[in-house]
Amino acid sequence: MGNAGPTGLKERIAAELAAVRERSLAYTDADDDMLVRQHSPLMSPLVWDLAHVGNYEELWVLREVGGIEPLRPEIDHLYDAFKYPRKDRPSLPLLGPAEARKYISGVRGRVLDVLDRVDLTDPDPLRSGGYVFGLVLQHEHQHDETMLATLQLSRRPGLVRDGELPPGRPAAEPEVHIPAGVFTMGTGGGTDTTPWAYDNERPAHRIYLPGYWIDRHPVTNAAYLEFVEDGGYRDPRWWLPQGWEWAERNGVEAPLFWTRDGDTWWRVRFGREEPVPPDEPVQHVSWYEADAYARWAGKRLPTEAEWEKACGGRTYPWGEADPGRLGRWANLGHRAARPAPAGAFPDGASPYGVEQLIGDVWEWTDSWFQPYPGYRCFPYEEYSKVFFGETYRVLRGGSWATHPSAVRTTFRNWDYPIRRQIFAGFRCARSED
Ligand code: AVJ
Ligand code: FE
Repeated sequence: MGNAGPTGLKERIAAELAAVRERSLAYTDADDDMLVRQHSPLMSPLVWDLAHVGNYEELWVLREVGGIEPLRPEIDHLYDAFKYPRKDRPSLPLLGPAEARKYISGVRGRVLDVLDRVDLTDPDPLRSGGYVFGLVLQHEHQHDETMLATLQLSRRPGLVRDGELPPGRPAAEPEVHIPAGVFTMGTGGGTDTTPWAYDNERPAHRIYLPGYWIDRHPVTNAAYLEFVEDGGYRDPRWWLPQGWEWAERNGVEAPLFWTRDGDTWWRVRFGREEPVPPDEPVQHVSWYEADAYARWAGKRLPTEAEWEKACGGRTYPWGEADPGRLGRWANLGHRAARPAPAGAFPDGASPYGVEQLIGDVWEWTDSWFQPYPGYRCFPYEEYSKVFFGETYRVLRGGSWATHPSAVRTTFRNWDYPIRRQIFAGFRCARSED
């Protein structure tokens, strides 16, 4: 992103803004009932996400950078993610679908004016390199992925487009050895290679890791099914006590959206039932399920340092080339509405030969979401800082639903260990003997 000159950069930002808005509008191209209804207590109504991304753009680009007066100050509180829990949002006096579309397009017109006149070489950290535009772009793409999770929970068919993916390949060597040594974790500092990275990815710091093994591919449905069929959900040996209790209380015995019919396992994907495809990475499992599977397999989840080291120290595992340009490297940006089969992206391998680190499924790691040594909050506490602690587990690598501009090898996502509606799976690791 940072390599183009100021004019090229502005054009690129304008194009990316147009693309993300087209995406948000496509996911909300549905009848009003679909948009205002609560499909799950875990999620906002779709019309909330739609107005929220516009409100966020207004706060950061128009007010903070553009110095423009609030357009509709009376609605700010409705779209503050910290004011009302998701389950209460349907009963708020939200903007209706037509009003929400009008509001966000009014904001966007002024955002383009600010982009036109802003100096992207200004040292102010929100202006420099277009950081504030990277902030709102990534934010909107994150909410687009959240909207896809809501659409999946709605079980309504016909709203989400699918697509083609390359075929899988079996792995001759299912695990990759990563030798002991020091690597650089995170970004920023001396040479800032990832200008739009979030505060939680900074600063870059050196970490020593002993040698370890990591799975070449994410764990597939076929592999996960062995755990299910082996009675993995009924054997407390594999589970942490809190995970066991969670699974018992909720009657969890397979990934979310799976059902068994005789000998066949089916899943619902965007409102349609289909047999569970054996070669695809498993998705819709909680951290507790991933952790239990790993113990059953005689392994463990990788720490996020182990996950990131396996990427080989580049912006993407395959190098610096922007994944948006060609589909060769990864399954990102909703080319299809599912993960690609294991082995589908040999060209996307890291220098160590680890595949599908970016795209397909978010990968649960063993790590809590904690600040790096030397962390500095920027530009606001509610993105990362308020979530640090031993409450959320870190996910890495993005999913099929993640846009290329909203993921890189240093990117950190996080969620509660019981969550299963996100497009998350995992791979395993183990220490050297
Ligand atoms: C980074 C995905 C955990 O969606 O909850 C969205 C990002 N922050 N709006 C989320 C976020 C503010 C966040 N995650
Ligand atoms: Fe948000």
